[in-house]
Amino acid sequence: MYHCAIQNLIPRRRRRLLLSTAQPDIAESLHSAASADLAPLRVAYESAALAAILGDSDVLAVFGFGARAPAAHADPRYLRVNLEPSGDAAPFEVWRVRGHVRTQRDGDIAWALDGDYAFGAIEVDEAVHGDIEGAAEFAYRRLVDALGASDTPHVLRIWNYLDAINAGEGDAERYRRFCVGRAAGLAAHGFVDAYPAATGIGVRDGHRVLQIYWLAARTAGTALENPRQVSAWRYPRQYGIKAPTFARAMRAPTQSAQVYISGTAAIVGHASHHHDDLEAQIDETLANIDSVLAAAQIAPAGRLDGGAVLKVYVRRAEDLEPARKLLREKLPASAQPLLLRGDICRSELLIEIDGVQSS
Ligand code: 3EB
Repeated sequence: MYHCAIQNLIPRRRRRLLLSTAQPDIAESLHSAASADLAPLRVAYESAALAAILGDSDVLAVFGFGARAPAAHADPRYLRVNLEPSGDAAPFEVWRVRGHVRTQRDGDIAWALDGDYAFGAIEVDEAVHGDIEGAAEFAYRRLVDALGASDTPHVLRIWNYLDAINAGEGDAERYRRFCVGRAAGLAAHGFVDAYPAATGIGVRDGHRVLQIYWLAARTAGTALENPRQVSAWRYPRQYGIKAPTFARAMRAPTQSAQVYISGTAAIVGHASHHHDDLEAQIDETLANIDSVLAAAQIAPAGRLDGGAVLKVYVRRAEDLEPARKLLREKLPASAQPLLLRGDICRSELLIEIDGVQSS
């Protein structure tokens, strides 16, 4: 296979860090998926008390959202994301695994692992590294080093949250500078055109601390692209000096199909569509998600279904309720999207959706 030949040219240490195979080998990837032995991660929104959830030894990670969630916990499995949920109280997002979870802190990285999967998180103070670009490069070097030294070197999915994502003009916009730093951190380790699924969203908490967390696995997933969209890492120069380095989705190396969908918005080709039209952006976003799921070939229909766990990031607070109503009409009845107020990395985009579709 073409990509195997390439991989064989890469020094062993770097080869371990390669994320995934390329999409054109979908037939082969489906074949290899059949021999994958990981149990699917179980992702759900749960409303129990944090202490009760953390009391379960199958819990790999727990996320709280917004100012009402606990800020921190001694347990490395807990992370608060500073995005305010719509309505009163948000549930916790909980990741559960098959095995018994162990935790550790490795300097600035919090870990939880069960042998099949690892959750990791790092928070980097921008001031210590000069700016958002320096913080991103440092964070990604740390992330890749830590994964490479672990038994779970294959990162499936990464979330990136940063303050004031749209501040700054042109190439000086903070999101674009984040992309430069991220690309530098990844390139230092030989990542080329093979990236994990990802989300990059802006918080508005005034804390210049870059927050990154990830899901990694013992075996590699398969990165997927969306035929309706230019691959993000091939975006033209107009969107910044360094293109965003993420795949549109990641098929997990699990026996029953599971697809991690990257943050998805109303981008067709490489252009944003439907400026100032929330409903049209939602429709375009859902069309993109259907398209990437069709590419994943996990279901004949290739559509979101009730097994999907979704997060919906909405730029304007006043769009939260309209977005909830529209999504209730447009999503399968059993889908329970968590709506969060968050900034999307292009200022004209009003909504972005990410999630996990399990078969
Ligand atoms: C896009 O499609 C929208 O920089 O990691 C989506 C998902 C987006 C991830 C990232 C950015 C990222 O380009 C933005």
